[in-house]
Amino acid sequence: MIGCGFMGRAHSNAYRKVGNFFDLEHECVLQAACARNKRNVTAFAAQWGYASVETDWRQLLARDDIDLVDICVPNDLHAVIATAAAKAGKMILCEKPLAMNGSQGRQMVAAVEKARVPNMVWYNYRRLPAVTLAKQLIDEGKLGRIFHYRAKFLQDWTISPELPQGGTGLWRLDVKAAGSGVTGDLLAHCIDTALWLNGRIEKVSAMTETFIKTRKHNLTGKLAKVGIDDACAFLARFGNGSLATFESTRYARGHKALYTFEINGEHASIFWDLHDLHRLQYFDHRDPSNVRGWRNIHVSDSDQPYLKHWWVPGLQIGYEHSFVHQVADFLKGLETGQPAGPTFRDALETQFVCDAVLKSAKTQKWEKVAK
Ligand code: SOE
Repeated sequence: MIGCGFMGRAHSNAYRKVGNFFDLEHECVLQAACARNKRNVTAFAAQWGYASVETDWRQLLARDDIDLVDICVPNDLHAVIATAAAKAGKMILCEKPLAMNGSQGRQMVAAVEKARVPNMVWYNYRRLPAVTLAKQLIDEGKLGRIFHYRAKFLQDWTISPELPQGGTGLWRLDVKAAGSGVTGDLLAHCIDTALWLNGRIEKVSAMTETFIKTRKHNLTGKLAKVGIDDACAFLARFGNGSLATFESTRYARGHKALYTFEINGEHASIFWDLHDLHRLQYFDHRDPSNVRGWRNIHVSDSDQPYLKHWWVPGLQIGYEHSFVHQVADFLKGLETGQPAGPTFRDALETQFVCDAVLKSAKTQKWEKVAK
């Protein structure tokens, strides 16, 4: 484990639980935690049960008792660590977004494919049972031809101009560490889910805004320009002909993590909301007209995705389980030889959409998404 922040905890929890709930050939052994601050990483390792600590990721990669590395550090370090890890022959699980931009992402894909190391990116929302159920319904053709895709991810934690940028916990506001703002951090989740559910995005037209132009930088103590996008909205056209709107902001007062998507098809529609993550709303026009209406499906039964591994029907699961499912699917992929997605190559597609969005916000034109 490289990094010991919020995601380091979410993933460590998954490694510890997965073997208790899924029958797998492989076992997760928490061999080493690595972070620059010795005190922090020692406390983290003790709390989560890692057998040893390192303060330099290069030392970690040099160890032959490490089979897999999990990259849970700010975005600007993903490429250098992943490329070195691939060369060292390690399997790699990398936090999202894959890279700072598409060209860096391309190099990372080349590195893992050349080294033939199993790899995956932590776009975890795919693996919430209600979201996986949406995928099953779409793949079964229940919605028919898709007309519309609508997604948003709203937060409100950066509204105060007093909030500094940079350093632990606040690197997401520092463009040098994050690459972009809400586009890479939040819309990337929406885009990953959208590509998975609805296929390729061909072109986009975007607008972005940075509401607070300067903030104190935690690493220098000086006032510095803010280079990230605080808010972004874009229109998109999918390869299947459907039209989409995507919106994200950290300035939607009252919203903490309101990720929602709605898909409207010829026969049926689907709506999902992260604040009610165990529910999938489904409307089917083919229902008899006297009982037709939105169904509010409580996704908690054993014939719904992943749930037979958990409790008894009716007892719902939460956010952390999406990470457990992701590890389980990755390990199953090692057993079957069918890699679980999103692989680095899959996540590169999301990166290309983010690039096109940021470019379009600058050019004020529709931009094609690279292939
Ligand atoms: C930002 O606040 C954040 O933690 C993202 O970085 C995560 O990817 C998202 O799942 C929740 O919000």
